[in-house]
Amino acid sequence: MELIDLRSDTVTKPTPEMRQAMASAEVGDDVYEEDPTVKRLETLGAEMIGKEAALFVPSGTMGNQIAAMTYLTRGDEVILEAESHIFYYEVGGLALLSGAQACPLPGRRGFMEPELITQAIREDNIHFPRTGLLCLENTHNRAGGAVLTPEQTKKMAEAAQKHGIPVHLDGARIFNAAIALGIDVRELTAPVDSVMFCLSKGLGAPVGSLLAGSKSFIAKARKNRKVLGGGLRQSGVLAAAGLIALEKMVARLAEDHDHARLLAEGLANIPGLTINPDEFSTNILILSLEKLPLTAAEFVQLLKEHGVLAGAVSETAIRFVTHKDVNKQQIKEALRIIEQLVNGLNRKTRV
Ligand code: TLP
Repeated sequence: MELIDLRSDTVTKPTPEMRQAMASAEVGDDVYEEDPTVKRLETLGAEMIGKEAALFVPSGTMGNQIAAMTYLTRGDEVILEAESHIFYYEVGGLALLSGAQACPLPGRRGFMEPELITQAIREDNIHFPRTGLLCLENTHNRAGGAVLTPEQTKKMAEAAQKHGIPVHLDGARIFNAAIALGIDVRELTAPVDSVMFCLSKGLGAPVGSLLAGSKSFIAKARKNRKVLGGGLRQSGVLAAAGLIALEKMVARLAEDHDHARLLAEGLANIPGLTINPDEFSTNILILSLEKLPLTAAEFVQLLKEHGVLAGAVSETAIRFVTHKDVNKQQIKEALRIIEQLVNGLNRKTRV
């Protein structure tokens, strides 16, 4: 049985063109800053994202954590959204690596009210930690791939920056946001001081993310990458795939969004499932199972037994993520399987 893997866009495999480019990549020792392919990727990434410089890092998590380490000193506080990846899914890295504590704020689809940010900023008082950083996330993973507009980004960033506090954007899927809005990605990154974006999700590279910011920020970040063991050697073999991700794979994200829409509309038509397709504009869907007589983990298991992979995100909700390795036919097939399973469950409940 061929599985339809909708767990994440991280499962995408490199394209044949990427594999070829990897095989023939020109390389050098990147700790000595002598890998020409890594340099090309960093230059192109910085230019596309609208920052002075960029640093190739092994993962999005490492990119975010390096950014935090670069801004913070021990005992600082970081303002971020309570459902953000940095707070929720990065293994307590802020505390472990930066010695910082988090100040999580409620958000709506990734947006934190600027007044709440202002209120959370600490005054200069002997008892208080220093507020060292504001983190934003676009698209917002746990909010179902929700998109922040340039205006929203600017409003939140300005609330921090006017108090001299830097702003880091977790832009793991920032190109999905730009494509969904139909704008240049630089409009979304202009308000922030640094941004991390992933090559290894919808863009299809096997490994890697870029952290971008000012030249002096990236110089410090390079040292923090080294301390985490992220100073790679002939990493041009990885960067070669990343270059193709940036050059050839951005525009096709629109197809993933179309597939997510098709999936959401199909799910909305299945009695027993709760989803509003209008809430999702990129490649992530959150489906509520509240009306079904089983937990999200149980439903995920049932789906797996029938060839569809998804992930539980709470007791009652599951996540589907569309990506380049699932085509329209497979989306329709997944819908057929889900409908059959849910109908079976509905029948059982009625008995
Ligand atoms: N997210 C993964 C899991 O960690 C949940 C996924 O499958 O979606 N920022 C955001 C917004 C992310 O969604 C992710 C990955 C990361 C950072 C971390 O990237 P990696 O996996 O490269 O460390």
